[in-house]
Parts: sequence; structure tokens; C-alpha cells
Amino acid sequence: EQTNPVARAIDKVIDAVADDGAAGEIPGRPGAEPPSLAEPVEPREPLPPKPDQHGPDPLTATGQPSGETAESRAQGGPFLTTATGTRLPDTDHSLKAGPRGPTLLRDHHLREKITHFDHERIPERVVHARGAAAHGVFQAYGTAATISKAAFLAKDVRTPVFVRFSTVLGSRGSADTVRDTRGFATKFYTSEGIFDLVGNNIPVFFIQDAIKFPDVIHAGKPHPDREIPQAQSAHDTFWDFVSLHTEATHHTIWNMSDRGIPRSYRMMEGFGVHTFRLVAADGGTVLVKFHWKPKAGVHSLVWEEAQLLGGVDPDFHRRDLADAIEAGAHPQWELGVQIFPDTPEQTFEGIDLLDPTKIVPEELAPVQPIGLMTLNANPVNYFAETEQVAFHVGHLVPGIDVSDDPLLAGRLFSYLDTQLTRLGGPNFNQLPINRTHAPVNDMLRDGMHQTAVHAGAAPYRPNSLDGGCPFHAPDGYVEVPVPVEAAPRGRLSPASFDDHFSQARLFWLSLSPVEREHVIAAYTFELSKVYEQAIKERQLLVLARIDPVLCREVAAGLGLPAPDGAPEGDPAASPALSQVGRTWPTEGRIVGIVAGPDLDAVRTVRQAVLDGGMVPLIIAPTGGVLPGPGEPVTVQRTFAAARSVEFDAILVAGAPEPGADAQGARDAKAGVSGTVDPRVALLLNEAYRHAKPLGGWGEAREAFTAAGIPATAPGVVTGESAADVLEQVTGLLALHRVWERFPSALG
Ligand code: HDE
Repeated sequence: EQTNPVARAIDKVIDAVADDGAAGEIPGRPGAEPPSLAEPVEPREPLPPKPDQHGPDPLTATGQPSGETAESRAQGGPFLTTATGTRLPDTDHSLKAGPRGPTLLRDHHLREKITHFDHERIPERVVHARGAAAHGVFQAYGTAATISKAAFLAKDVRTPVFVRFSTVLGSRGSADTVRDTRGFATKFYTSEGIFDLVGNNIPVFFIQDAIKFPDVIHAGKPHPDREIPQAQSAHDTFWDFVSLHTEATHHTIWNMSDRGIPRSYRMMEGFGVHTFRLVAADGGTVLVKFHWKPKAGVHSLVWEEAQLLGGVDPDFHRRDLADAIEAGAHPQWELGVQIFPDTPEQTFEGIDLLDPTKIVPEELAPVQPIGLMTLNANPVNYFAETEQVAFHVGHLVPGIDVSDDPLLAGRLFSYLDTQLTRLGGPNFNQLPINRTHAPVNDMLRDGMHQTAVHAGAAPYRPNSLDGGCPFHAPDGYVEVPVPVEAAPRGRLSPASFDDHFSQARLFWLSLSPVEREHVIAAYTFELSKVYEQAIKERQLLVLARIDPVLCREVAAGLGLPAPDGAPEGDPAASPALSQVGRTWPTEGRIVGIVAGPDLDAVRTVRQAVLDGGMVPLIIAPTGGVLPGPGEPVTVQRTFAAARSVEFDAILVAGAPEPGADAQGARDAKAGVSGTVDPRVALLLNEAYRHAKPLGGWGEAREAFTAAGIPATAPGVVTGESAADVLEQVTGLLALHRVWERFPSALG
């Protein structure tokens, strides 16, 4: 019996395929009926719930029964009905005057079916339209109990959560791996009401004041005339805006770094961005910044991979999250806070805590862990849960309050307002995914899509008809009575908000040489897509204020002179900002195994990968089971379907067989392939270029040579023993990439 959950999931597949079954049966599906064109005529049993999924909590807002049953939700009720429950004998033909006659207007079923279909889409989110989500649980360590009275932060309290990750700029159907900021929004269903922590994977924002939000988003969205480009910042309007609006400089350099192209949602940090205020039971307050730290480590794609994935698998991040949860490899994040004294200045070590374009380096204020979040279930229905979930920074519980960050102030309006359009009215909190798990006793009544049937005569206060209920709660939510500065009214910001460059420089100085090269390449790529020369020149002036090397290298890439200019400030680097040079867990990483003729070695190494908590995917010319004696080995990726971008490392089990499928045969006939299938050569070559660990034994060297990989290249492990090779490759995987393969020109 396997103990590794990933292994268990894969074993299930293997057992199914391995069971050959009796004659006439479908291989791998013993007892299954052969395929047929006839429709089923008997109702089936309701499907059992899938083990990796659960839906929103089944409580209804009022406890009222509805016509909906578990069977009807699972489409397992025996007979088709209309929306009002009348049974239907036929839903395939509209009502006509004779078989060739005109369709009759009185056909209500036709109209109901088509009308409902016509209205299946709701407006997508104006930002963060593309997302993926999961259910989970947050367990508090209790370490925050002295600084916040929030019940869910008390030791060992377990709180259900729903987390939605997203890109910002793209439409709902856009690719996952574009260069962009990622949303990281968490709904805590606490016993005291809902707390939403609506953050991003980048700790700063483009703007300091909410009033600029439409500007930055209009600039980043596709051009208004042709609606291109989709889901990316590599175009004139974005760079026009950020080069003029220099408070965006810090966020922009994060986007141009590896943080803009995460490897997986599971491997991203999350940040609350703004400063929040925590309130203790004795009324004491501190200021905090929230951080999510992924247990799987912080990893990124390389840009070429991200681009390839846009075509090869636009759902890469969505699939990765769902697959990991289904396999039982539940992603985890530690929630932490940086804590600052709540002084009247609201600064820390000279850093303005109300400026959302600034971080406080972890070296100055360490992130103190306060709880662990585990995502353990996939949604059952994308629309009902992931699409209809409505986050709001104003959803707070006693013990957590907001600061006067002017960006946060605007968000407090926006999130309520946007749901009215998106979810069609003011009752969106009654949708199952948005329902609080705390008792609701409000006096909000009526409105579009009201699903509660409120009893009681007096939804107003004060009243005597309902016995005065509901009463004011003595322990209810009270805003911290922070004194308001006596100052003239005006469209103003503090002088400290004028510093737009020092922290962009801090970020640059904190990166390793290879990460800086990526930043240079990203600016060069994006600005190469800009048509207006003046915009590029202006952005180079911005880069000169960050760092002369950055400016010079990007200018060289664009074929433009580097402008003069001195960087601003001399900040100390923050090593915590670099993703390189640390070792991380290898659990859950994907290892491709190109199968060779020695099946025993394939079996052994596959098992060793599983035992190491990683996910092995067997790659072979064609699908099914590898031909040969002994315990069957199932193929997960054919040569036609395997692309390097899916794997974190690749192992070659001896010289791979040439492709035996149509493409392989055609290539062989045309003389395109040598002894190694060109698709395997491409697979290895790409993985090599993307600095991924490679390993092989037996005649594997032949495949590496065909891929143009030098024999002595770093991170290419060959040997006679598969076990030794795997051990070394796993060590390399813990570092994520073999960066020393490509020594940095920056030194
Ligand atoms: Fe949002 N943002 N935002 N935002 N935001 C929305 O709300 C807005 C900002 C963030 O998965 C919208 O329900 C304004 C910062 C996430 O459902 C909208 C401003 C941060 C999500 C909105 C900001 C975020 C949103 C669109 C400037 C990181 C996705 C649909 C004042 C701390 C939530 C919706 C989900 C979504 C407005 C700035 C994060 C329009 C006006 C800063 C993760 O209300």
C-alpha cells in the first residue's frame, strides 16, 4: 500500500490500465460495456461525490428548504423537468405544427431553455477575470492572539477558507502564464463573520491613490481600437503610462522580474500590500503587513517557457492547482505578519507605511508566522464557486482594521460596487460560496435575486413589534478611534510619496546576477513591442534612475543610446527578495522519464521518484502500456504530446526508441530523424535551455548529443546507476534550476 498520496493517485491509473480483462472487454476497464451509439434509457444512481472536491457549505442563508436536492445538483435525479419542476418527456424537438411545419410560439420549454442559455454568462471581472480557486482550511498557531482578538487567530482554531488566484489584465479565457501580477484572494469563513484578505503576489502597487486605478488599468488593458494585445503589458499604452507615472516604477520592476511569471500558483508568495491595523483584546493596536509564504518554495518559469505554455497549455496554472489537490499533494502557505508600532507618524525606519508602493524589508521587520493554510479540495462547479465568489477588503472581523492607505480607502468602495454589476444586485452574499458561516441577523431586505424568505414584521431599529430584535451587539465590530489629523482639505499626498525610485533600486540590488539578466531581458522584450520611439526613450530615463547597468543593457537591446542619469538613493539590499540560492522542497515537482528499452530501470526509477514525493510522468513514442515483460508500465505522455514546459526535470532511461507513430514514421522516411526522434531532441534541448536538471543512464548520452547538449554541461548527470543519477538530479531540483549552466555576463 502506497503512503505517498501522489503515488496512490497514479497507482489507481496504473492498476486500471494494467488489468487486461477478459476477451471482448475494454482493456483497463473490466466489466465496462463496449461503446455504443444508443442513448441510455434507465436512470443511473447519483454519482458519488469526487474525493478531491467539495462545494460551498450547504447551509442556506435562512435554513429554508428549496426544490434543489443533492440528486438534482449532481444531475442524478431520474427525470428531466422544467425549472419549475414539471416533468418533460422530450427536450430534443421544438413544438411544431407537423414534422415539417412552423415552430409554435407557445412552446414554453423551448423559450425557457434558450432564454436561460442566452443569459448563462455574467460580466467578467473588470480586472482579475481569469482565475482558479480551491477550498481549504486555515489553522492558527495562536502566535497572533496577543496582538489581535480575532477568534480565528486563537491557537489551533481551524477556519474554512476559499482562495482564488488570478491574473490581472487578461480576459476570462486568456492564458495563465502571461507576464502579469497574480491575485491571491482568501476568504476566511470565521465564526465571527467573513474576513477577506484580497492580496497579490507582488507586495507593492502601481499607484498610491485609488483615484488612479482606472488610469493604470486602461493603460494595461488591450488597445481600445483593435482590442490587442491580450493579457500583457508589452504594448504602447502600458509603457506610455508607467514611463510618465513614475510611482509605478517599483511595481513594474517586480513585473519584469521572475515574479511576473510564477511556476505555479502553489509556488507564489502572497502579500496584503497595504498596512492593516490589528486590535488586541485590551484595545492595544499594532500595524501589520500580511505575507503568505508557500511551503513548496517560490519558483518561476523562464520567459520562453511562459510563452510556449501560452499555446501548449494555456490552463497550466489552473490545471497544476487542481491536479495537485486531486492527487492529495495539498498546497500549503504559512500566513505571517510584519509588525510595526502604531505610532502617529505611521512610518517604520523612515518607510511610510501608508504608501503602497513601498515594502518594509524583511531584514528590518521579520515575517512572524501566525498560521498555516492548506488547500485540500477543488471546487465542484467553476461558475457557482470560482466565478461567483465576491471578495471585499471591507469584509473584516473584530480584531482586524484597515489603515488610512489611500489606495485601500478606494478599494473599500470598489469591491461592493463591482459585485452589483457582476452578480446582478445587492444579494450576492446569499450565493452559497459567499455565505458566512456565522449567524446572520441583518435588516437588509428585498432586492434582485433575494433568496431568503424573511419573517418578522419590523426590519428597522428601533422597533417594538419584533420585541426590539435584533439588538446592538456589545462585542460587535468597532472601528479603531484613530485621531484624524487637523489639516486643510485638498487633493494632496504626503511628501514621502514623491520617492518613486529608491525601492525599485533596492529590489534591483537584491537580485542575483541571473535574476537581473531576466529583468533586463523582460524590459527589452516589452519595450521592443512598443512602436513609439519617444516612449522607449522616456522609459530608459526611468531605468537610469534605477541603475546604470540596467539602463545600459536595455538600451543596447533596443539599439538606442543610454541616457545619462544617476540612480536615486543607496538602499541596502534585501536578500529575502531573491528567489535564487536557496534550497526548497522537491515534493510535487514533475519529473519526465523518457522510457528506453530497459523496463526494469524505468520501473525502479519511477518508484524512486514517487518515493521522493515527486510526480513521475513516463514519456514514450505511443500511448498505452510499454511493450515488454514484467509488471506493466503505463505511458503518460506520448512523444506527440510531451513538451518540456511541463517538466521540472527530465530523465532519459537509456537510448529512447524512435517514434513508432505516424509522425515518427514520416520523419524517418524523410530522413529527418537520426537514431533519436527529433521530438525527444527538442524536449531535451528546451529543458536544457530552460536550465532544468537532466539525467540519464545507459545509452542516454546519445539523446543528449542529438539535442546538442555538451557532454560536460552543468546539471546534466549521466552514469550507469539510475539511482545515483536520480539522487543527483533531485539535489539539483531543490535549487529549482541549474543557473550555473549559463554564467551571467553581469558577473
Ligand atoms: Fe482589486 N479589484 N482594486 N486590487 N483586486 C478587483 O473586484 C480595485 C488592488 C485584487 O479573485 C475587483 O470583484 C481598485 C490592489 C484581487 O475575485 C474590483 C483598486 C490589490 C482581485 C477591484 C484595486 C488588488 C481584485 C474586480 C485600487 C492587491 C480579484 C472584480 C484602489 C492588494 C478578487 C472584483 C477575486 C479584484 C478594484 C487595487 C487585488 C474592480 C479600485 C492594490 C486579488 O473591485
